[in-house]
Amino acid sequence: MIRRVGERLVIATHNEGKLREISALLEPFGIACTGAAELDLPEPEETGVTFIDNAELKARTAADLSGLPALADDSGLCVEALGGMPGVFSARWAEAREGNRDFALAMERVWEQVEACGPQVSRDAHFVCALAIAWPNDGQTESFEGRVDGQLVWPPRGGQGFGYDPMFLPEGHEQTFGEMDPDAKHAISHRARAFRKLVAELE
Ligand code: ITT
Repeated sequence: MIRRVGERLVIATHNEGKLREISALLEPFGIACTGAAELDLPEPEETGVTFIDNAELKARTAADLSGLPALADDSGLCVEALGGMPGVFSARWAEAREGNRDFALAMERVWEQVEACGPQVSRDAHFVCALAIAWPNDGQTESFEGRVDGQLVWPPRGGQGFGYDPMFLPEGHEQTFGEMDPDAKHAISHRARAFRKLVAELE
């Protein structure tokens, strides 16, 4: 068992899709969430080599600057044919001109590279989510990881979710994350799985 979170938690993300999903997952616990953008917190440079490293780095920065417990998420799509890429670089693969992100472009980049490996290559992929909670002052941090396996599809399907969701078909399902209702995604997603581990450990 780890410590109490209290009534207010900073969600150390500038990604609106993540903020929406994390707020929905936290809703039953009566914890008020404040997004990093609302507190004007900076986006730290993600220098870690693992999802956990980056989640801890973002949570620690937000906790120290806000003086409140902070929850951060580092996540991404790992494609078997590409040796696990884009992985921790999932956001970077979406970078278009002027620093804007374009996930239609990112999905095309992924698909082009998979196709370049040949027609027989595996379409297997998984999403990973690392969640880290950091408390201010004493440096305590706790991390949890969740994963969901599936396959890539082309063309992308559905307008729900965010990021790479329209090209990801979770194992045992007929709808991509982009086609699923948010509640259906929350029942099986990498984020929900990491979140369940976190909740099991919280007071
Ligand atoms: P923060 O660091 O501010 O949280 P970010 O978007 O930069 O936001 P990451 O560095 O963790 O976050 O990048 C992970 C990318 O992987 C993210 O931009 C998404 O597009 C993608 N991704 C993560 N979870 C996803 C999900 O559930 N569905 C689709 N794409 C996802």
